[in-house]
Amino acid sequence: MCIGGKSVRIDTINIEGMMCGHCQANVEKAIAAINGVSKVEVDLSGKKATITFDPETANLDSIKKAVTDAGYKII
Ligand SMILES: [Cu+2]
Repeated sequence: MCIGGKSVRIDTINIEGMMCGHCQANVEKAIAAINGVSKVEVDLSGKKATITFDPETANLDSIKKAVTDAGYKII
C-alpha cells in the first residue's frame, strides 16, 4: 500500500491485559512514540491495536516490544 508516495504498512496486533481507558492510552502512547508509526488505533474491548507505519523505518517487532515494555502482553 502507498500513501503520498511513501510505502505504508497496516497491521493489527492482539493485546492482552488492557483493562480501562488508561491502559488503552498507555498502549497508544507507547506505539505512537515509535519512529515511523503514523497512526495507531487501540480497540480496548476488541483487545487489539491497528498500526499504520512505514516499514522502512519501523517494524512489527519493535512495535510489539513497546507494548510488552509498557506492561501488556501480545497474544
Ligand atoms: Cu487500565
